[in-house]
Amino acid sequence: MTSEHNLDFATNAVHAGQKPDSEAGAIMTPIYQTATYVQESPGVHKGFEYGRTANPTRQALEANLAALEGGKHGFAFSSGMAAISTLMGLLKQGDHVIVTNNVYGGTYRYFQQVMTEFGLTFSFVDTSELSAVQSALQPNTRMCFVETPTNPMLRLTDLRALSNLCKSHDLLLAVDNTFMSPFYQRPLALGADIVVHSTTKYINGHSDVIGGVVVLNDDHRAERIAFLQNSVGAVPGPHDCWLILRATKTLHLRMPRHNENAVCIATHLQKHAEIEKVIYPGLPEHPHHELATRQQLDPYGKPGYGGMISFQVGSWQRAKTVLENVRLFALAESLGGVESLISHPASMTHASVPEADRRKLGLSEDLVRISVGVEHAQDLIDDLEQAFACL
Ligand code: P1T
Repeated sequence: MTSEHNLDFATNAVHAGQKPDSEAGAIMTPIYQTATYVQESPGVHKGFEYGRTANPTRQALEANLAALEGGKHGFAFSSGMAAISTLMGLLKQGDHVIVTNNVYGGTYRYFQQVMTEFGLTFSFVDTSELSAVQSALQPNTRMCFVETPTNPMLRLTDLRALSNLCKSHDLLLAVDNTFMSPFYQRPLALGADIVVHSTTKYINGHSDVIGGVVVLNDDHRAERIAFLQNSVGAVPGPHDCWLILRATKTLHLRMPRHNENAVCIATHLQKHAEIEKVIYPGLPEHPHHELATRQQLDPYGKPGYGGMISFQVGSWQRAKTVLENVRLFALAESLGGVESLISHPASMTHASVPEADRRKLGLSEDLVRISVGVEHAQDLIDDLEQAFACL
């Protein structure tokens, strides 16, 4: 779906892609819960033929998300993985892809255990080092797939610098922007060709939908994604689209609170005796803090570091004690919701990454990841403190 984006982010969040319904004037986009559309005569219809190909509620969401990413075309999917797997349909047998070594475990699994069976090859490298990307280049490299910050080690890639490198080698740059959301990072403006999200996370923000999106500018490539979206068929239902559309209206209100709370908690944890290491790009000690401050900007130019924090507590047993004793934080996979979550990446989200690779990434057994919600920061700190008291 194509979008316009000459308005402010906040205005787009509330309005982009949506107009009062022509039938009844409903201010909210109706849930077009239909599988098909009636035609007056073969091929004579109102622009909709079949629900997999297009749906008005989905189109409203696609235009809304495209506007927030500053992109021309948006395509919604039934999950983040559905978005990523459909995107890989841009490639063909024999192509090589350079991937950030610490991507979400499910992305790693899809590339390593599914796409390799179809004749694609992957090099997993630390894309925060341009020289590592350069060394991984092969004559058949077609795409660079980047997560920044990474899940869960929170390492950053300089998107502007990498996009220059990709352009000079004629590579597509695809960025998984799930952790920052378009509020704090807009990769297309930094030179990326394609943005992908698990909309399950900050974009929906209420932990009640699984979804994904692909946003891009190039008309020709967008035509191919539309073809793939329809051919593969991993599309979201209209009710899920409606829920996500409802959620994006407050994205610009939720994100600053996630950020403020996370800065507050990371600063508290940083000086804590029970904690060995805190990883949060908002801390001056983070190796990519300067890049985060330059690259992760809200629409008004103010830096934001997001709501994800990882920390090491010294051993798996100690991590388990913290995970079992929190009361407000819920022990669960996922992130980006208004409620705070806590997880153990090594055994949960990144269990499909081989242990030796996890060790190389620093993804240790004592690593705990938190997704800081929008509750009161002091209540969250008090909850962590009572769990640390059990150590
Ligand atoms: O779960 P799904 O909507 O299919 O999205 C997959 C995905 C893609 N990209 C990133 C950066 C992700 O973090 C995820 C999903 N991540 C989790 C479920 C998690 O707890 O990290």
